[in-house]
Amino acid sequence: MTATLEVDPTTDIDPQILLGIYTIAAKIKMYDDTYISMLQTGKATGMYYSPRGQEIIPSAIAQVLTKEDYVLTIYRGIHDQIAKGVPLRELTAEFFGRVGGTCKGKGGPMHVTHPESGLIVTTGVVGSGLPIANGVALSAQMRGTDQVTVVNFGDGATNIGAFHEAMNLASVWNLPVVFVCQNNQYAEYTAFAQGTSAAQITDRAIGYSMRAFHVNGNNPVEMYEAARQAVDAARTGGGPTLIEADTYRFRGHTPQDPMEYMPKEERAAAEAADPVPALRRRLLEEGIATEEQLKDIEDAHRAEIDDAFAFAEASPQPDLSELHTDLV
Ligand SMILES: Cc1ncc(C[n+]2csc(CCOP(=O)(O)OP(=O)(O)O)c2C)c(N)n1
Repeated sequence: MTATLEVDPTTDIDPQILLGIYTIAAKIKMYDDTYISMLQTGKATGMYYSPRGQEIIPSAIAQVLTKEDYVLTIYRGIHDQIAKGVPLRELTAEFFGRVGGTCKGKGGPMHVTHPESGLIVTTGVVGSGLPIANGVALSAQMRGTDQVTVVNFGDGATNIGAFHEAMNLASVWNLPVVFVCQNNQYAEYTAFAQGTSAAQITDRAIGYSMRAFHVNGNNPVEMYEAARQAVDAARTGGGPTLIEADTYRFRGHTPQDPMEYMPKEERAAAEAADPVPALRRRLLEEGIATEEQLKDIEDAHRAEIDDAFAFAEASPQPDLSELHTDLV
């Protein structure tokens, strides 16, 4: 049915939307920097998969989602969770495995869920979120609501059988779902071309008669436009879309990863084009915001993040008696 659609990066965009994207992206970057420095100083322990470099993708998607819409994400999903509006206190406490967390500390970083914000589930098994997203989208379709489901996953996940089954069924049932492949060029320690036969992920959508956008996920205009068109289609009965959002993972697969498989020049080029400061410069250059306004936004983020980490640290670990509660 489709060839890959592209979005013109010079498309007009409401300046307030750009500011909205920056506001969320700056919070994610600051949160991630804080988490990494806490891990380095031993103030935080446990699993953490940094999405640093991928901030623009969920921040742009957030501009077109409502609180009632659903988002699913993966272990590398703190950016998606923050962008969907999961409260930072509960989110951080869940990462720390504390009772104040979204799942009373019993889910942990790999299983964050907060239905009140629409962050319906986080998965650790690669590719497993896609069929679940179909179920969530089918529920909205059967209930006759206009809720849209967005599911985020990496490029490596598109080589898992569940990706193909989910794409097929979503297309057959015309489900209100948006598949967002955050192509950060690596699956663990394997570069994209070494593990994926398709030149681009969106080529795979053709086999499932699915609309597909291939965009630079670090470009706020392209990312916003693709998200807007995909979410609009899903909301109005137009069925599913696959978005391949090219991006780059600035940090290792895990914080302990020495990143030797990533060419130094490639990393340096990606870091020089860091999308968050790039958007900040754009807002100033185009007169969309003043330095003072941006600083106010960032100061508010700083206070919220510091408060969230203090809350998480002060929250106790779950009691052993909790072991068998909340099970279904
Ligand atoms: C079914 C399954 N196989 C293998 C793993 C181990 N694993 C954890 S992360 C990962 C890489 C996934 O890469 P990608 O989907 O591109 O996401 P990214 O981490 O780059 O965001 C793998 C293979 C897993 N969690 N689940």
